[in-house]
Amino acid sequence: MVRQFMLCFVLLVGLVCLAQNSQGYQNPVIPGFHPDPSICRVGDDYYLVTSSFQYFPGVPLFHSRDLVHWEQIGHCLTRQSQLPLHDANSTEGIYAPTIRYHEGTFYMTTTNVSDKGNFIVYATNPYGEWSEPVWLEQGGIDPSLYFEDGKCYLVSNPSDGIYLCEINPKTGEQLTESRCIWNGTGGRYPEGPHIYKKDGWYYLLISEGGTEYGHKVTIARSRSIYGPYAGNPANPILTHINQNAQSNPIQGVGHADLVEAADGSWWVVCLAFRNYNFHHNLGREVFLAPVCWDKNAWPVINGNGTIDIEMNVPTLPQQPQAETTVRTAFESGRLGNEWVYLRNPRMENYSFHNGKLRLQATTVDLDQKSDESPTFVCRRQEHYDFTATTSLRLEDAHEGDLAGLSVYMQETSHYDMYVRQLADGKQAVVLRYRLHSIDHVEAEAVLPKNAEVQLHVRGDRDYYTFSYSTDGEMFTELGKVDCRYISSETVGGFTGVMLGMYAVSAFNSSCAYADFSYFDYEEN
Ligand code: 6LW
Repeated sequence: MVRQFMLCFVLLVGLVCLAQNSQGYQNPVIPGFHPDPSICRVGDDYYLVTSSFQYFPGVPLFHSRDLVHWEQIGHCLTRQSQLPLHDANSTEGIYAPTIRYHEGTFYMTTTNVSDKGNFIVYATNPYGEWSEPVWLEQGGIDPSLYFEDGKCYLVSNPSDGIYLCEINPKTGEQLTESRCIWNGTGGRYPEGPHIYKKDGWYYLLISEGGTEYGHKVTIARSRSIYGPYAGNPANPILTHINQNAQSNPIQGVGHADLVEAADGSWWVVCLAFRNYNFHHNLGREVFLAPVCWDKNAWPVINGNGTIDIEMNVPTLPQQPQAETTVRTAFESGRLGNEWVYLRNPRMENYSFHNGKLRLQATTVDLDQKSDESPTFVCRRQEHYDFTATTSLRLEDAHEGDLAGLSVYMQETSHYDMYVRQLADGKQAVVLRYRLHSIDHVEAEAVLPKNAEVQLHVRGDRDYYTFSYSTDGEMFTELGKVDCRYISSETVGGFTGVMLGMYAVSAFNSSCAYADFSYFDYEEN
C-alpha cells in the first residue's frame, strides 16, 4: 500500500514537473539596441534594465516571469531632472546600469557621462516614478550595488581596476575609502563589475577586452568582500574570441549579470551583437544562458562559455506574452514604451490631433550634435529583415521645410526619406544619405498636390530599400542603400539603428508641421 502510494506520488510529481518545465528558446531574448543588461529577481518576477546613451526617457525597464519573454514596462529615468543629456551623442549620456532589490526598494545605479557621473535612483514600485538622482562620489563607469548586513557596497572602475567602497544608497554619501579589489586577468577595460555571495564566497564578475570583438567575462572570488580576490583558473567564463565561436554569428559577448531563479537554477544575461559579413546594425542586444554553479565551485556558463541563437536547454516554465502589434496608431493620444526621443525633447513639438501624431518642425535637424533636440521620435530596429511604413501630410510649409522617416544610427550617419516643400508650392519625396562628410540626395520625385504620402523602408542583411506611395497600394522604389555604411563597424558608437518620424523647418519663423497617421513596424 505504502509502495503504491509512493509510486503514485512520484508519478504525480513527475507529471507536474513535465507540465511545468519548458525546453528551448531563441537568443537574443531582447532584440535591437539594448546594451549592458542587468537583472534582479523578486519572488517569481524578474526585472532587467539596459543602457540608453543619448535617448530619452532613459534606462528601459523590462519584466519577465520566465527569463525568456520580456515586456518593457517603462523607463527608470523619465524626467529631465533625472536625465540631463545636454549635447549627448552615441558614446555619451547613460552608460551601463545595475538593478538591485533590497528590503522592498528597487535601486538602479548608472553613469551619466554627459552630466555628473555616477548616481542612484530608487523606487518601491518599479512601474511608477523613480526618485531624483542621488549622486555618488566614486568615479569610473558601470556602478553596481551589493547589500549585506545593513551595508551597501558600491563597485565601479575609476581607473584601471575595480574599486569598492561602502555608501549610503539614499544619500550617496561615501562611508569608506575607495579600494582597488581586482584588476582582472590583464584584458583591457576591466568594467561591468557585480558582486554576489554564494557558499561563503564573494564572487566578483567583470568584463574585459572592451565591448567589441575581444569582449570576455571573467570572475574572481574571496572570503572577504575587500579581497584579496583570486581569479578563476578557467577564465574567461564567457567569450566568443576563441576558436569554438569563430563562425558563430553572435560576437562581442560580454557585460554580464547573474541571477538565481526561484527554482534554484542560475542564469546569466549578457550583451552581444549579431554579425553579418563583419557588420552589425542592431546594436548590442540581450542574450540569456543557463549557468551551472555547484557548491563551492566556479560558475560554468552554458557548458563551454559560449552562447547560441537556438538554445536547446531546459528553461523555467515559459509564459509567452501577447504578440506585439504591427501598427502604432495615434488615436490613444499616447506612445508606447518603445518610443524615445533624442536628448531632452521639447514636448510642445509633439501633439495629437484627430487621431494623428503632429510633429512641429524646428530648425534643429538630425545632423546636429547640440544641446537642442530635433523633432524626432523613434523606436529600435529589432530585426535584420523588417519593414516600416508611415503615412504623413506636410502642412503650412514653405520652401525647404520637410518631414519624413529616418533610418538613424547617429547624427553623422542616417538615411532619410522625406517630403519636402518646393518653391512652386509643390512637394517632392526625397531620399538622402548623411554619411559623415557625404550629404547626398540620391533620388527625388515630385508629388501630386495635397497628397498624403506613405513612406516605406524594407531592411534585410544587405540593404535598406526605400519606396513611397500616394494611395497606400502602389509603391515606387526611390532607392536602395547599403546597410554597412551605417553599421557599428563603420561608424562606431554604442547604439544601434533607430527608425523614426521627424520634421525640420528651413527657417525659424516657419509654422510647418506634419501629421502622421500611423507607424507600422514588422519583422519579415
Ligand atoms: C559600458 C561598458 C560596456 O558602460 O560598454 O560592454 C559601455 N560594456 O560596460 C557602454 O555600453
